[in-house]
Amino acid sequence: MRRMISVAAAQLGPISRDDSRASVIARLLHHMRSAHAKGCELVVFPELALTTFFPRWIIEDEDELDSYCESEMPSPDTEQLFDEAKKLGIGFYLGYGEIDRAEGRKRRFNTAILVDGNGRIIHKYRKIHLPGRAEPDPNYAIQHLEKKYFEVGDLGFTAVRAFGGVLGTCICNDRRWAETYRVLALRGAEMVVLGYNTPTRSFWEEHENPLSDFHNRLSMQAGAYQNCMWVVGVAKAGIEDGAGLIGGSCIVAPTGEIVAQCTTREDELITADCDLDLAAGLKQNLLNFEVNRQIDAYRPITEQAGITPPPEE
Ligand code: CDV
Repeated sequence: MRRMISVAAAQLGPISRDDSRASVIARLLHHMRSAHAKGCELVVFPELALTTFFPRWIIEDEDELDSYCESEMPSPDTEQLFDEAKKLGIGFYLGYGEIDRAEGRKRRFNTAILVDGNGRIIHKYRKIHLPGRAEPDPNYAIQHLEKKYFEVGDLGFTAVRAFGGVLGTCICNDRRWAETYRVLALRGAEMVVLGYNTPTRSFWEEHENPLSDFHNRLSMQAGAYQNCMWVVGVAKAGIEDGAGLIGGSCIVAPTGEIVAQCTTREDELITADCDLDLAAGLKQNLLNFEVNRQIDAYRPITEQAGITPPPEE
């Protein structure tokens, strides 16, 4: 019997700094109901889906910073999402800023959860590849301060049995790193779901990056093909408080082909029926990990972070 997941990628248009949580939740609920009406069992929302992409601002006030984050999940604001998931029997991926107070200290993480169709959190991931700077750079009008506001995720890359298959999660910049997909594939992930906020300007340049959409697709298509998995990538898009974010949310098959893609930079829903066994032939032959991976040759991947070229003559 074919194992299928009907999935929706729920792209969000811009969320401005003074948009209320209630107005954002209403947009997410609308997406959830539309996804359910289209027969989907899982809806994927973006990274930091409840607020504007606040790491672009220099925020010195701790209370203001915390106001972009959730201390509990469900939180009073997000409870409705869990109730609606249960009512409709639809699961969701949600990215949000998390405040963790374990071990008597406060830490912030860029987090994503997977919730099942009973409204239960079944998986949690904290972003590992944090981009940007740990301190503001006065040379730039728009900052990227994820390294200042968040700690590196401490939960690793893990997968969970859900929706009749094995799912893995990651967040935004993680999708550019081959290691993300490979570790999740080694843990059995057949589908990786992720949200992103990708500025149209690179954080180290003051001009638009003409390749940003191409690199978005390239990363996810390569990750999908090389690991025989589905990849669902979902953007927060458009002009947020004067700063541009790319769109291009898409659903990528294990062949590397894009089967559905958003065409706007606004709230937009795309769906696909994903056959989890689509890549079975590839997985058992050309890309059979068990038979072909040569782990002794891969040591530098876990033994060093930086590049060590051969010594100069
Ligand atoms: N939110 C992100 O992680 N954004 C990065 C940008 C800064 C390059 C991304 O990889 O899209």
